[in-house]
Amino acid sequence: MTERTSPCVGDTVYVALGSNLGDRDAHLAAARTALAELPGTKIIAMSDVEETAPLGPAGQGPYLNQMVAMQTSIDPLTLLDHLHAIERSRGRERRERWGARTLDLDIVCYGARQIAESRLAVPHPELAHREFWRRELAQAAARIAQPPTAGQS
Ligand code: A4P
Ligand code: MG
Repeated sequence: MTERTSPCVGDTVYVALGSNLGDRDAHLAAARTALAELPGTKIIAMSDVEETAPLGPAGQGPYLNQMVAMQTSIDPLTLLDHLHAIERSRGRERRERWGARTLDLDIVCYGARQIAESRLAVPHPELAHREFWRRELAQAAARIAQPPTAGQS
């Protein structure tokens, strides 16, 4: 079996944004604003937005996907509740698994934490299977500003 080094390290929280229904750009923009406004939370980097072919039931349109890197003091299950509230604010309806949606917010990494609760699995089990998530995560990670080291001007 090929072992993959986990990209979930340190204390950075990565949230994946996805939309394939309605005004996809507007849903992603609203999600970024809402995430930045969460208490005790700071967005520290983002990937580019990219269009991806839909995974799941046939007949749905392409997705816009983006990865957001954050620092947050919100615990994982409370963060999940916040994400669901943001999804609802964009008219998200839960009908079929992997069906078309205005906005989907997933916790991909919560630092290096491993979580296996009935309603929350972290790192997200699909991370290993979604090349676009790994690409976007690496892009966001590379954009996190490094604090200057002593002696640097
Ligand atoms: N849940 C468990 N772990 C997590 C986590 N790490 N982050 C639970 C978020 N939620 C998590 O999710 C169902 C339940 O998963 C939640 O109530 C939560 O308790 P949902 O959003 O209601 O349903 P879903 O999104 O249809 O299912 P799921 O399993 O979350 O699917 P994914 O992984 O979100 O996939 N194609 C492209 N190209 N791009 C996409 O972004 N996304 C999906 C949805 C399908 N096809 C896609 C994309
Ligand atoms: Mg989901």
